[in-house]
Amino acid sequence: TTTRPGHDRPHSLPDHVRHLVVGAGFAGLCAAIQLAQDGEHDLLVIEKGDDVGGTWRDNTYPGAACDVPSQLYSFSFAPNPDWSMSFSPQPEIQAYLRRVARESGTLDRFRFRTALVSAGWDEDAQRWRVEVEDGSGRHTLTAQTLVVAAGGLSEPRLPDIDGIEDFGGELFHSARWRHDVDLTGKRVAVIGTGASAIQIIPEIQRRAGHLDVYQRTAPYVLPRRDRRYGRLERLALRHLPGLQRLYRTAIYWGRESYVPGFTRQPRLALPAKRLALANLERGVSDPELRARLTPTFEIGCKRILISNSYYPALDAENVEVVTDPIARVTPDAVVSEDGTERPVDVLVVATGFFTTELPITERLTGRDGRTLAEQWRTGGMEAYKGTTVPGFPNLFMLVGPNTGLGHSSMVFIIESQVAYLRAAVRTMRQHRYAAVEPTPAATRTWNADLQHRMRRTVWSTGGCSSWYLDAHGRNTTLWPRATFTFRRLLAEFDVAAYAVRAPHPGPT
Ligand code: N01
Repeated sequence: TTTRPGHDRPHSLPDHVRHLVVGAGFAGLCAAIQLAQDGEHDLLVIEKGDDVGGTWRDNTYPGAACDVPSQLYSFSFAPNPDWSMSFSPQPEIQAYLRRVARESGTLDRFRFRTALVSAGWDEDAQRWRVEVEDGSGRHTLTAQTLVVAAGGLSEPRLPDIDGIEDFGGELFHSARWRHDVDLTGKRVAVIGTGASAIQIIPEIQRRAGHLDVYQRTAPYVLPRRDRRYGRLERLALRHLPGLQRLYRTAIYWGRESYVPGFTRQPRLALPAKRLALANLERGVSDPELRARLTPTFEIGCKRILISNSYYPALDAENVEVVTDPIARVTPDAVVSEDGTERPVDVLVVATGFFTTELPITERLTGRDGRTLAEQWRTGGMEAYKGTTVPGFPNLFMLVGPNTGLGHSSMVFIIESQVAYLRAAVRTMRQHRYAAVEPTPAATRTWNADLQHRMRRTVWSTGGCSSWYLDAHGRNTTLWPRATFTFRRLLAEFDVAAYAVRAPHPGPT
Protein backbone atom coordinates (compact mmCIF):
# COMPACT_ATOMS: atom_id res chain seq x y z
CA THR A 1 0.00 0.00 0.00
CA THR A 2 1.08 3.57 -0.54
CA THR A 3 -0.62 4.91 2.58
CA ARG A 4 1.19 5.47 5.84
CA PRO A 5 0.44 2.76 8.36
CA GLY A 6 -2.56 3.67 10.48
CA HIS A 7 -4.15 5.85 7.81
CA ASP A 8 -6.73 4.69 5.38
CA ARG A 9 -6.32 6.23 1.98
CA PRO A 10 -9.18 8.65 1.51
CA HIS A 11 -10.92 7.49 -1.65
CA SER A 12 -10.44 10.96 -3.06
CA LEU A 13 -6.67 10.55 -3.50
CA PRO A 14 -5.53 8.32 -6.35
CA ASP A 15 -2.31 6.23 -6.28
CA HIS A 16 -1.17 7.85 -9.49
CA VAL A 17 -2.10 10.81 -11.61
CA ARG A 18 -0.67 11.90 -14.89
CA HIS A 19 -0.53 15.57 -13.89
CA LEU A 20 -0.27 16.85 -10.35
CA VAL A 21 -0.73 20.61 -9.95
CA VAL A 22 0.36 22.21 -6.67
CA GLY A 23 -1.59 25.37 -5.89
CA ALA A 24 -4.99 26.71 -6.93
CA GLY A 25 -4.29 30.39 -7.52
CA PHE A 26 -4.37 32.04 -10.95
CA ALA A 27 -1.55 29.75 -12.18
CA GLY A 28 -2.80 26.42 -10.85
CA LEU A 29 -6.33 27.15 -12.02
CA CYS A 30 -5.13 28.10 -15.47
CA ALA A 31 -3.07 24.90 -15.77
CA ALA A 32 -5.90 22.66 -14.57
CA ILE A 33 -8.54 24.26 -16.77
CA GLN A 34 -6.45 24.28 -19.91
CA LEU A 35 -5.02 20.78 -19.44
CA ALA A 36 -8.60 19.52 -19.02
CA GLN A 37 -9.59 21.39 -22.19
CA ASP A 38 -6.89 19.41 -23.99
CA GLY A 39 -8.47 16.17 -22.79
CA GLU A 40 -5.90 15.69 -20.01
CA HIS A 41 -8.43 14.66 -17.41
CA ASP A 42 -6.07 12.49 -15.39
CA LEU A 43 -5.07 15.39 -13.23
CA LEU A 44 -5.23 16.45 -9.61
CA VAL A 45 -4.79 19.86 -8.00
CA ILE A 46 -3.69 20.00 -4.39
CA GLU A 47 -4.14 23.23 -2.48
CA LYS A 48 -3.06 23.83 1.11
CA GLY A 49 -5.75 26.47 1.68
CA ASP A 50 -9.45 25.88 1.78
CA ASP A 51 -10.36 27.70 -1.43
CA VAL A 52 -9.07 28.67 -4.85
CA GLY A 53 -7.54 32.12 -5.28
CA GLY A 54 -3.96 31.93 -4.00
CA THR A 55 -2.72 35.43 -3.30
CA TRP A 56 -6.28 36.76 -3.75
CA ARG A 57 -7.56 34.37 -1.10
CA ASP A 58 -4.73 35.13 1.31
CA ASN A 59 -4.43 38.92 1.03
CA THR A 60 -7.64 40.17 2.60
CA TYR A 61 -6.15 43.22 4.30
CA PRO A 62 -8.25 46.39 4.29
CA GLY A 63 -7.79 48.21 1.00
CA ALA A 64 -6.48 45.15 -0.90
CA ALA A 65 -6.95 45.71 -4.61
CA CYS A 66 -5.08 45.00 -7.80
CA ASP A 67 -2.91 47.72 -9.23
CA VAL A 68 -3.15 46.26 -12.74
CA PRO A 69 -6.51 46.90 -14.46
CA SER A 70 -8.79 43.86 -14.25
CA GLN A 71 -9.63 43.84 -17.94
CA LEU A 72 -6.04 42.69 -18.38
CA TYR A 73 -5.58 41.02 -14.99
CA SER A 74 -7.99 38.18 -15.83
CA PHE A 75 -7.92 35.07 -18.01
CA SER A 76 -8.12 35.68 -21.76
CA PHE A 77 -10.43 32.65 -21.94
CA ALA A 78 -12.74 33.90 -19.18
CA PRO A 79 -13.51 37.58 -19.71
CA ASN A 80 -15.63 39.27 -17.09
CA PRO A 81 -17.95 42.11 -18.11
CA ASP A 82 -18.88 42.74 -14.49
CA TRP A 83 -15.77 44.36 -13.00
CA SER A 84 -17.04 47.28 -10.98
CA MET A 85 -13.84 49.32 -11.10
CA SER A 86 -10.91 49.52 -13.47
CA PHE A 87 -8.63 48.32 -10.62
CA SER A 88 -10.70 45.66 -8.90
CA PRO A 89 -10.82 45.20 -5.16
CA GLN A 90 -9.66 41.84 -3.77
CA PRO A 91 -13.14 40.40 -3.02
CA GLU A 92 -14.16 40.85 -6.66
CA ILE A 93 -11.05 39.12 -7.97
CA GLN A 94 -11.53 36.27 -5.51
CA ALA A 95 -15.20 35.95 -6.56
CA TYR A 96 -14.09 35.91 -10.20
CA LEU A 97 -11.60 33.10 -9.60
CA ARG A 98 -14.22 31.08 -7.72
CA ARG A 99 -16.67 31.51 -10.56
CA VAL A 100 -14.12 30.57 -13.22
CA ALA A 101 -13.18 27.45 -11.23
CA ARG A 102 -16.82 26.45 -10.75
CA GLU A 103 -17.81 27.04 -14.36
CA SER A 104 -14.77 25.17 -15.70
CA GLY A 105 -16.18 21.89 -14.39
CA THR A 106 -12.76 20.89 -13.02
CA LEU A 107 -13.40 21.45 -9.31
CA ASP A 108 -13.86 17.73 -8.69
CA ARG A 109 -10.14 17.41 -9.45
CA PHE A 110 -9.19 19.81 -6.62
CA ARG A 111 -8.24 18.67 -3.10
CA PHE A 112 -8.25 21.53 -0.62
CA ARG A 113 -6.46 21.60 2.75
CA THR A 114 -3.94 19.27 1.15
CA ALA A 115 -0.34 20.40 1.31
CA LEU A 116 2.72 19.17 -0.54
CA VAL A 117 5.11 17.62 1.97
CA SER A 118 7.74 16.46 -0.50
CA ALA A 119 8.19 15.41 -4.08
CA GLY A 120 11.16 13.41 -5.35
CA TRP A 121 11.93 12.25 -8.87
CA ASP A 122 12.14 8.47 -9.14
CA GLU A 123 14.46 7.82 -12.06
CA ASP A 124 13.66 4.10 -12.27
CA ALA A 125 9.93 4.62 -12.44
CA GLN A 126 10.29 7.88 -14.39
CA ARG A 127 7.77 9.51 -12.09
CA TRP A 128 7.46 11.91 -9.22
CA ARG A 129 6.90 10.31 -5.83
CA VAL A 130 4.86 12.76 -3.87
CA GLU A 131 3.89 12.96 -0.24
CA VAL A 132 0.94 15.11 0.69
CA GLU A 133 -0.71 15.93 3.97
CA ASP A 134 -4.39 16.54 4.57
CA GLY A 135 -6.61 16.49 7.61
CA SER A 136 -6.48 12.70 7.77
CA GLY A 137 -2.67 12.39 7.70
CA ARG A 138 0.07 11.86 5.14
CA HIS A 139 -0.40 10.01 1.86
CA THR A 140 1.80 9.18 -1.08
CA LEU A 141 1.04 9.15 -4.76
CA THR A 142 2.97 9.26 -7.99
CA ALA A 143 2.67 11.67 -10.87
CA GLN A 144 4.18 11.86 -14.30
CA THR A 145 4.30 15.63 -14.45
CA LEU A 146 4.51 17.95 -11.50
CA VAL A 147 3.23 21.47 -12.06
CA VAL A 148 4.34 23.73 -9.23
CA ALA A 149 2.00 26.71 -9.14
CA ALA A 150 2.63 27.74 -5.55
CA GLY A 151 3.19 31.43 -6.23
CA GLY A 152 6.20 33.70 -6.16
CA LEU A 153 4.77 35.96 -3.45
CA SER A 154 3.03 33.48 -1.20
CA GLU A 155 5.30 32.86 1.80
CA PRO A 156 5.23 35.85 4.18
CA ARG A 157 8.61 37.10 5.33
CA LEU A 158 8.59 38.37 8.90
CA PRO A 159 11.19 40.98 9.77
CA ASP A 160 14.18 39.83 11.75
CA ILE A 161 14.01 42.47 14.49
CA ASP A 162 15.46 42.05 17.94
CA GLY A 163 12.75 41.21 20.51
CA ILE A 164 9.88 40.93 18.02
CA GLU A 165 9.00 37.41 19.16
CA ASP A 166 8.31 38.75 22.66
CA PHE A 167 5.91 41.44 21.52
CA GLY A 168 2.89 41.21 23.81
CA GLY A 169 0.23 42.91 21.66
CA GLU A 170 -1.28 41.64 18.43
CA LEU A 171 1.19 41.11 15.60
CA PHE A 172 0.39 39.89 12.12
CA HIS A 173 1.64 39.97 8.54
CA SER A 174 -0.26 41.85 5.84
CA ALA A 175 -0.98 38.57 4.02
CA ARG A 176 -2.43 36.98 7.19
CA TRP A 177 -4.76 39.77 8.23
CA ARG A 178 -6.45 39.30 11.59
CA HIS A 179 -9.99 40.48 11.00
CA ASP A 180 -10.85 39.68 14.60
CA VAL A 181 -8.55 42.46 15.86
CA ASP A 182 -10.47 45.71 16.13
CA LEU A 183 -8.17 48.64 15.38
CA THR A 184 -10.62 51.32 16.44
CA GLY A 185 -8.89 53.83 18.68
CA LYS A 186 -5.79 51.63 19.07
CA ARG A 187 -2.13 52.53 18.78
CA VAL A 188 -1.08 50.76 15.60
CA ALA A 189 2.31 50.50 13.91
CA VAL A 190 2.94 49.39 10.34
CA ILE A 191 6.42 48.23 9.35
CA GLY A 192 7.07 48.61 5.63
CA THR A 193 6.02 50.97 2.85
CA GLY A 194 5.68 48.60 -0.13
CA ALA A 195 2.67 47.84 -2.34
CA SER A 196 0.77 46.13 0.50
CA ALA A 197 1.50 48.78 3.15
CA ILE A 198 0.42 51.70 1.00
CA GLN A 199 -2.99 50.09 0.48
CA ILE A 200 -3.35 49.27 4.19
CA ILE A 201 -2.17 52.57 5.71
CA PRO A 202 -5.03 54.84 4.53
CA GLU A 203 -7.57 52.31 5.82
CA ILE A 204 -5.92 52.00 9.24
CA GLN A 205 -5.39 55.72 9.59
CA ARG A 206 -9.16 56.22 9.52
CA ARG A 207 -9.74 53.77 12.38
CA ALA A 208 -6.70 53.89 14.61
CA GLY A 209 -6.23 56.29 17.49
CA HIS A 210 -2.62 56.70 16.45
CA LEU A 211 -0.57 55.18 13.63
CA ASP A 212 3.22 54.91 13.39
CA VAL A 213 4.55 54.09 9.92
CA TYR A 214 8.07 52.67 9.93
CA GLN A 215 9.61 53.55 6.58
CA ARG A 216 13.00 52.13 5.62
CA THR A 217 12.91 53.28 1.99
CA ALA A 218 10.52 55.84 0.52
CA PRO A 219 8.70 54.51 -2.56
CA TYR A 220 7.56 56.42 -5.67
CA VAL A 221 3.78 56.70 -5.64
CA LEU A 222 1.85 57.69 -8.76
CA PRO A 223 -1.78 58.82 -8.80
CA ARG A 224 -4.20 55.92 -9.06
CA ARG A 225 -6.30 56.47 -12.15
CA ASP A 226 -9.11 54.26 -11.01
CA ARG A 227 -12.71 54.67 -12.03
CA ARG A 228 -16.00 52.95 -11.51
CA TYR A 229 -17.62 51.45 -14.60
CA GLY A 230 -21.04 53.03 -15.08
CA ARG A 231 -24.18 50.97 -15.69
CA LEU A 232 -24.26 51.72 -19.41
CA GLU A 233 -20.60 50.93 -19.86
CA ARG A 234 -21.05 47.59 -18.11
CA LEU A 235 -24.04 46.82 -20.26
CA ALA A 236 -22.00 47.58 -23.34
CA LEU A 237 -19.13 45.43 -22.08
CA ARG A 238 -21.55 42.56 -21.45
CA HIS A 239 -23.18 42.67 -24.85
CA LEU A 240 -20.24 43.66 -26.99
CA PRO A 241 -17.44 41.16 -26.37
CA GLY A 242 -15.37 43.04 -28.93
CA LEU A 243 -15.40 46.06 -26.63
CA GLN A 244 -13.90 44.03 -23.78
CA ARG A 245 -11.19 42.77 -26.10
CA LEU A 246 -10.54 46.34 -27.17
CA TYR A 247 -10.13 47.49 -23.53
CA ARG A 248 -7.83 44.58 -22.84
CA THR A 249 -5.69 45.24 -25.90
CA ALA A 250 -5.48 48.98 -25.23
CA ILE A 251 -4.42 48.42 -21.61
CA TYR A 252 -1.91 45.77 -22.63
CA TRP A 253 -0.21 47.94 -25.26
CA GLY A 254 -0.39 51.03 -23.08
CA ARG A 255 1.68 49.27 -20.42
CA GLU A 256 3.83 47.26 -22.78
CA SER A 257 5.01 50.19 -24.86
CA TYR A 258 6.05 52.19 -21.79
CA VAL A 259 7.39 49.73 -19.25
CA PRO A 260 10.10 47.80 -21.24
CA GLY A 261 11.33 51.13 -22.56
CA PHE A 262 11.93 52.86 -19.27
CA THR A 263 13.60 49.93 -17.57
CA ARG A 264 16.53 50.52 -19.92
CA GLN A 265 16.12 54.22 -20.75
CA PRO A 266 15.90 56.23 -17.51
CA ARG A 267 14.98 59.42 -19.38
CA LEU A 268 11.75 57.77 -20.56
CA ALA A 269 10.82 57.48 -16.89
CA LEU A 270 11.21 61.21 -16.24
CA PRO A 271 7.53 62.07 -16.82
CA ALA A 272 6.54 59.32 -14.36
CA LYS A 273 9.06 60.62 -11.84
CA ARG A 274 7.70 64.16 -12.14
CA LEU A 275 4.17 62.85 -11.74
CA ALA A 276 5.12 60.91 -8.60
CA LEU A 277 6.85 63.94 -7.05
CA ALA A 278 3.86 66.14 -7.91
CA ASN A 279 1.61 63.54 -6.26
CA LEU A 280 3.77 63.81 -3.14
CA GLU A 281 3.69 67.61 -3.25
CA ARG A 282 -0.09 67.58 -3.57
CA GLY A 283 -0.66 64.98 -0.87
CA VAL A 284 1.68 66.18 1.88
CA SER A 285 1.57 69.73 3.17
CA ASP A 286 4.52 69.55 5.59
CA PRO A 287 7.83 70.18 3.72
CA GLU A 288 9.89 68.33 6.31
CA LEU A 289 7.70 65.25 5.97
CA ARG A 290 7.80 65.61 2.17
CA ALA A 291 11.58 65.52 2.29
CA ARG A 292 11.51 62.26 4.22
CA LEU A 293 9.01 60.79 1.75
CA THR A 294 11.11 61.71 -1.29
CA PRO A 295 12.70 58.61 -2.83
CA THR A 296 16.47 58.51 -3.11
CA PHE A 297 16.79 56.02 -5.97
CA GLU A 298 15.81 55.95 -9.65
CA ILE A 299 12.14 55.46 -10.39
CA GLY A 300 11.36 51.87 -11.44
CA CYS A 301 14.24 50.37 -9.44
CA LYS A 302 11.59 49.16 -7.02
CA ARG A 303 7.98 48.60 -7.96
CA ILE A 304 6.25 51.92 -8.69
CA LEU A 305 3.21 52.19 -6.46
CA ILE A 306 -0.13 53.84 -7.16
CA SER A 307 -2.39 55.53 -4.64
CA ASN A 308 -4.44 58.67 -4.19
CA SER A 309 -4.94 58.19 -0.46
CA TYR A 310 -1.48 57.16 0.82
CA TYR A 311 0.13 60.61 1.07
CA PRO A 312 -2.95 62.34 2.52
CA ALA A 313 -3.10 59.56 5.16
CA LEU A 314 0.55 60.14 6.13
CA ASP A 315 -0.19 63.85 6.37
CA ALA A 316 -2.98 63.25 8.91
CA GLU A 317 -2.74 64.40 12.56
CA ASN A 318 -2.80 60.89 14.02
CA VAL A 319 0.11 59.57 11.92
CA GLU A 320 3.85 59.67 12.51
CA VAL A 321 6.27 58.55 9.81
CA VAL A 322 9.34 57.13 11.50
CA THR A 323 12.45 56.97 9.35
CA ASP A 324 14.93 56.32 12.11
CA PRO A 325 15.75 52.59 11.82
CA ILE A 326 14.07 50.17 14.20
CA ALA A 327 16.47 49.05 16.94
CA ARG A 328 14.23 46.57 18.71
CA VAL A 329 10.73 45.65 19.75
CA THR A 330 9.77 45.39 23.43
CA PRO A 331 6.63 43.63 24.74
CA ASP A 332 4.65 46.86 24.26
CA ALA A 333 6.63 49.25 22.06
CA VAL A 334 8.86 49.74 19.05
CA VAL A 335 12.19 51.38 19.85
CA SER A 336 14.06 53.21 17.13
CA GLU A 337 17.82 53.67 16.99
CA ASP A 338 17.69 57.20 18.39
CA GLY A 339 16.25 55.62 21.56
CA THR A 340 12.67 56.79 21.09
CA GLU A 341 10.17 54.28 22.38
CA ARG A 342 6.74 54.35 20.73
CA PRO A 343 4.07 52.32 22.52
CA VAL A 344 1.96 50.09 20.29
CA ASP A 345 -1.08 47.80 20.71
CA VAL A 346 -1.12 46.27 17.23
CA LEU A 347 1.94 45.70 15.04
CA VAL A 348 1.27 45.09 11.34
CA VAL A 349 4.26 43.78 9.43
CA ALA A 350 3.91 44.53 5.72
CA THR A 351 7.43 43.32 5.06
CA GLY A 352 6.90 41.25 1.92
CA PHE A 353 7.57 37.65 0.96
CA PHE A 354 10.29 35.08 0.35
CA THR A 355 10.94 35.68 -3.33
CA THR A 356 14.40 34.38 -4.18
CA GLU A 357 14.62 31.56 -1.66
CA LEU A 358 11.24 29.96 -2.18
CA PRO A 359 10.44 27.60 0.71
CA ILE A 360 8.78 25.09 -1.63
CA THR A 361 12.16 24.40 -3.25
CA GLU A 362 13.22 22.65 -0.01
CA ARG A 363 10.50 20.09 -0.69
CA LEU A 364 11.46 19.19 -4.28
CA THR A 365 14.22 16.61 -4.78
CA GLY A 366 15.66 16.05 -8.22
CA ARG A 367 17.20 13.16 -10.13
CA ASP A 368 20.50 13.23 -8.25
CA GLY A 369 18.95 13.44 -4.76
CA ARG A 370 19.56 17.17 -4.30
CA THR A 371 16.75 19.50 -3.42
CA LEU A 372 16.00 22.40 -5.70
CA ALA A 373 16.92 24.71 -2.82
CA GLU A 374 20.38 23.09 -2.68
CA GLN A 375 20.79 23.30 -6.44
CA TRP A 376 19.96 27.01 -6.36
CA ARG A 377 21.88 27.85 -3.21
CA THR A 378 25.19 28.60 -4.90
CA GLY A 379 24.24 30.23 -8.19
CA GLY A 380 20.75 31.50 -7.32
CA MET A 381 17.39 30.55 -8.83
CA GLU A 382 17.43 29.67 -12.47
CA ALA A 383 15.30 27.72 -14.86
CA TYR A 384 14.97 27.20 -18.58
CA LYS A 385 12.39 29.64 -19.92
CA GLY A 386 11.41 30.30 -16.32
CA THR A 387 9.61 26.97 -16.30
CA THR A 388 11.75 23.81 -16.39
CA VAL A 389 14.92 22.90 -14.49
CA PRO A 390 17.88 20.60 -15.29
CA GLY A 391 17.94 17.64 -12.89
CA PHE A 392 14.18 17.90 -12.31
CA PRO A 393 12.49 15.99 -15.16
CA ASN A 394 8.84 16.75 -15.88
CA LEU A 395 8.78 19.60 -13.40
CA PHE A 396 7.00 22.71 -14.64
CA MET A 397 7.22 25.79 -12.45
CA LEU A 398 4.61 28.43 -13.09
CA VAL A 399 5.73 31.92 -12.12
CA GLY A 400 9.24 30.44 -11.92
CA PRO A 401 12.58 32.30 -11.98
CA ASN A 402 12.69 35.51 -14.05
CA THR A 403 9.03 35.46 -15.00
CA GLY A 404 7.85 38.24 -12.68
CA LEU A 405 6.71 41.65 -13.90
CA GLY A 406 6.99 44.96 -12.14
CA HIS A 407 4.13 46.65 -13.94
CA SER A 408 2.02 44.43 -16.15
CA SER A 409 -0.29 41.47 -15.77
CA MET A 410 1.13 38.24 -14.38
CA VAL A 411 -1.89 36.48 -15.86
CA PHE A 412 -0.40 37.09 -19.31
CA ILE A 413 2.83 35.40 -18.21
CA ILE A 414 0.94 32.53 -16.58
CA GLU A 415 -1.05 31.87 -19.75
CA SER A 416 2.19 31.87 -21.74
CA GLN A 417 3.76 29.33 -19.39
CA VAL A 418 0.66 27.15 -19.45
CA ALA A 419 0.76 27.22 -23.27
CA TYR A 420 4.32 25.89 -23.00
CA LEU A 421 3.24 23.20 -20.53
CA ARG A 422 0.42 22.13 -22.85
CA ALA A 423 2.79 21.98 -25.79
CA ALA A 424 5.21 19.86 -23.74
CA VAL A 425 2.43 17.48 -22.73
CA ARG A 426 1.31 17.17 -26.37
CA THR A 427 4.89 16.44 -27.47
CA MET A 428 5.30 13.81 -24.75
CA ARG A 429 2.10 12.07 -25.78
CA GLN A 430 2.88 12.22 -29.44
CA HIS A 431 6.38 10.74 -29.07
CA ARG A 432 5.56 8.63 -26.04
CA TYR A 433 8.28 10.29 -23.98
CA ALA A 434 8.25 9.34 -20.32
CA ALA A 435 10.28 12.36 -19.29
CA VAL A 436 11.70 15.61 -20.59
CA GLU A 437 14.42 17.61 -18.90
CA PRO A 438 16.08 20.80 -20.15
CA THR A 439 19.77 20.46 -20.90
CA PRO A 440 22.25 22.36 -18.72
CA ALA A 441 23.63 24.00 -21.88
CA ALA A 442 20.25 25.38 -22.98
CA THR A 443 19.57 26.57 -19.44
CA ARG A 444 22.97 28.27 -19.20
CA THR A 445 22.50 30.08 -22.50
CA TRP A 446 19.01 31.22 -21.55
CA ASN A 447 20.15 32.60 -18.20
CA ALA A 448 23.38 34.16 -19.48
CA ASP A 449 21.28 36.14 -21.95
CA LEU A 450 18.82 37.18 -19.22
CA GLN A 451 21.54 38.29 -16.85
CA HIS A 452 23.30 40.17 -19.64
CA ARG A 453 20.08 42.08 -20.30
CA MET A 454 19.58 42.67 -16.57
CA ARG A 455 22.85 44.54 -16.22
CA ARG A 456 21.52 47.50 -18.15
CA THR A 457 18.17 47.80 -16.41
CA VAL A 458 17.10 50.26 -13.73
CA TRP A 459 16.58 47.27 -11.39
CA SER A 460 20.36 46.81 -11.33
CA THR A 461 21.56 50.36 -11.83
CA GLY A 462 18.85 52.36 -10.05
CA GLY A 463 20.52 52.50 -6.65
CA CYS A 464 18.03 50.52 -4.59
CA SER A 465 17.72 47.11 -3.04
CA SER A 466 14.50 45.27 -3.70
CA TRP A 467 12.86 41.85 -3.58
CA TYR A 468 13.77 41.53 -7.25
CA LEU A 469 17.42 40.86 -6.33
CA ASP A 470 18.84 37.84 -4.56
CA ALA A 471 21.60 37.70 -1.95
CA HIS A 472 24.23 37.84 -4.74
CA GLY A 473 22.62 40.97 -6.20
CA ARG A 474 21.33 39.04 -9.24
CA ASN A 475 17.86 39.73 -10.52
CA THR A 476 16.35 36.25 -10.60
CA THR A 477 12.73 37.29 -10.33
CA LEU A 478 11.82 39.63 -13.20
CA TRP A 479 11.42 39.18 -16.94
CA PRO A 480 13.60 41.87 -18.58
CA ARG A 481 12.06 41.88 -22.07
CA ALA A 482 8.67 42.59 -23.61
CA THR A 483 5.93 40.26 -22.43
CA PHE A 484 4.97 39.41 -26.03
CA THR A 485 8.55 38.18 -26.49
CA PHE A 486 8.06 35.86 -23.53
CA ARG A 487 4.87 34.59 -25.11
CA ARG A 488 6.56 34.05 -28.47
CA LEU A 489 9.52 32.22 -26.94
CA LEU A 490 7.23 29.84 -25.07
CA ALA A 491 4.69 29.33 -27.86
CA GLU A 492 6.11 25.94 -28.85
CA PHE A 493 7.81 23.18 -26.96
CA ASP A 494 11.41 23.31 -28.19
CA VAL A 495 12.28 19.67 -27.65
CA ALA A 496 15.81 20.23 -29.00
CA ALA A 497 16.63 21.97 -25.70
CA TYR A 498 15.66 18.85 -23.77
CA ALA A 499 16.98 15.42 -22.93
CA VAL A 500 14.12 13.00 -23.44
CA ARG A 501 13.54 9.55 -21.93
CA ALA A 502 11.92 6.57 -23.55
CA PRO A 503 8.74 5.30 -22.00
CA HIS A 504 9.12 3.03 -19.01
CA PRO A 505 7.48 -0.36 -19.18
CA GLY A 506 4.85 0.25 -16.45
CA PRO A 507 1.41 1.84 -16.83
CA THR A 508 1.15 5.58 -17.48
O1 N01 B 1 6.25 43.71 0.09
P1 N01 B 1 7.59 44.50 -0.37
P2 N01 B 1 4.73 44.02 -0.28
N1 N01 B 1 12.52 46.68 8.76
O2 N01 B 1 8.68 43.50 -0.25
C1 N01 B 1 10.00 46.91 4.34
C2 N01 B 1 2.86 42.51 -4.95
N2 N01 B 1 1.69 43.26 -4.50
O3 N01 B 1 3.90 42.97 0.38
O4 N01 B 1 12.02 48.92 0.77
C3 N01 B 1 11.87 47.69 8.19
O5 N01 B 1 7.41 45.19 -1.67
C4 N01 B 1 10.62 47.15 3.01
O6 N01 B 1 11.58 48.18 3.09
P3 N01 B 1 12.73 48.34 1.94
C5 N01 B 1 3.79 43.44 -5.69
O7 N01 B 1 4.45 42.72 -6.71
C6 N01 B 1 0.83 43.63 -5.46
O8 N01 B 1 4.39 45.42 -0.03
O9 N01 B 1 13.21 46.93 1.66
N3 N01 B 1 11.25 47.61 7.02
C7 N01 B 1 9.39 47.52 2.19
O10 N01 B 1 9.02 48.84 2.38
C8 N01 B 1 4.74 43.84 -4.61
O11 N01 B 1 5.96 44.35 -5.07
C9 N01 B 1 -0.27 44.35 -5.12
O12 N01 B 1 13.73 49.20 2.53
C10 N01 B 1 11.28 46.44 6.39
C11 N01 B 1 8.33 46.60 2.78
O13 N01 B 1 8.76 46.27 4.08
C12 N01 B 1 4.86 42.54 -3.84
O14 N01 B 1 3.53 42.02 -3.84
C13 N01 B 1 -0.50 44.72 -3.81
C14 N01 B 1 11.94 45.31 6.94
C15 N01 B 1 8.15 45.32 2.00
O15 N01 B 1 7.72 45.62 0.73
C16 N01 B 1 5.32 42.67 -2.43
O16 N01 B 1 4.68 43.80 -1.83
C17 N01 B 1 0.39 44.32 -2.84
C18 N01 B 1 12.58 45.48 8.18
N4 N01 B 1 13.23 44.46 8.75
C19 N01 B 1 1.50 43.58 -3.20
N5 N01 B 1 11.80 44.28 6.08
C20 N01 B 1 -1.21 44.69 -6.20
O17 N01 B 1 -1.91 45.66 -6.11
C21 N01 B 1 11.09 44.75 5.04
N6 N01 B 1 10.77 46.05 5.22
C22 N01 B 1 -1.27 43.83 -7.41
